[in-house]
Amino acid sequence: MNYDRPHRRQNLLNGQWVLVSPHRARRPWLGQVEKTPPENLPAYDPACYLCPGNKRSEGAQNPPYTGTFVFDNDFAALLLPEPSGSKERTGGLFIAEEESGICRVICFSPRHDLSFPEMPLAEVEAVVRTWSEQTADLGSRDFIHYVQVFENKGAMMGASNPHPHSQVWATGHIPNEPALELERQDAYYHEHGACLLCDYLAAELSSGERLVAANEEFTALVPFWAIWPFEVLLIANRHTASLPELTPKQTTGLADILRQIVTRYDNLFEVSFPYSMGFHQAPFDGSAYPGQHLHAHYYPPLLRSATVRKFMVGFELLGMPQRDLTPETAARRLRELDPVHYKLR
Ligand code: H2U
Ligand code: ZN
Repeated sequence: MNYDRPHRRQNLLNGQWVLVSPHRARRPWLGQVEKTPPENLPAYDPACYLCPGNKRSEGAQNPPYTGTFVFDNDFAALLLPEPSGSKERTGGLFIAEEESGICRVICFSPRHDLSFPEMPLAEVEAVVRTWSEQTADLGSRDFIHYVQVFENKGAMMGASNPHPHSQVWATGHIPNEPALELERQDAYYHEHGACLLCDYLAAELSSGERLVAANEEFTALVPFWAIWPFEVLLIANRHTASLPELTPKQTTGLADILRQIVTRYDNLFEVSFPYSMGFHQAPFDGSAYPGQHLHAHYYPPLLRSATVRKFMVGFELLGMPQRDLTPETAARRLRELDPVHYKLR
């Protein structure tokens, strides 16, 4: 296989293909130029609806919190099930069914200005523990079958506020992306009697060419099938199904690798690097998922500078995703960056 010529690669987790066109990486750009995010935020912003003590837009007041802070989303996309709610599905050509759930917002710390690389490790660990506790709490409800923890970072990714925060949406049904990945991981497990991501991680570790950062508990790499220019897949080194299963050592390892990833991202263009990230874990529907392996996806939009992003349009929207920069080149660039955050040098 000549990886210098246009080729297709398959995503083992969802079965989808991506077109890779390495010969095209130096195309000129006369298109949209993005704004860079503000560099120096205040530690406290009186106008921020996430800062301690402030009023949120619907009138609730944040407590003077000192660690992580969790609240029910005031504009939740999902509502609790109605006691008399119907479980039925419409049929024929108009298929619909009821969906219920719970949406919460999780602030990382009272500080309006600090993201993971600038927070002490113990405080990042507290965020990981909060994600695990929220997952366990929401996953234990009988009407919840899946818990999606995610973070939108930066205005470019639709984050409504620079105050470091994440969200958790717990749903009655398993959403599309994890459902597809579960099916593929399950099928691999039944065919090979082994876990897909355990095997994939072993293969990546022996190749080394797509590795970005690692510690004893987690490995961050640009997956062979990455769609976004600097996409990262974060994999638990030990087979683990979900966030609540993390041992104290894995919790520390996860906190450490989260800081390493964001540090490398921010150092790439010396800017607060935007992304959407989230964890995929086993569902909470009472079934066993022996092939499901805890991992996180990072989908960052930036391509060649702090102001030029990749657009998923045209052939990508109508046909299939396409990339110019190879995953191997992206991984090498991230790997070769200074491991110390540019703001802390
Ligand atoms: P994002 O920045 O990722 O959009 O998350 C912010 C969430 O906070 C968003 O889902 C909620 C929005 O509904 N929110 C509140 O719950 N209360 C507010 O006062 C403003 C925003
Ligand atoms: Zn704030």
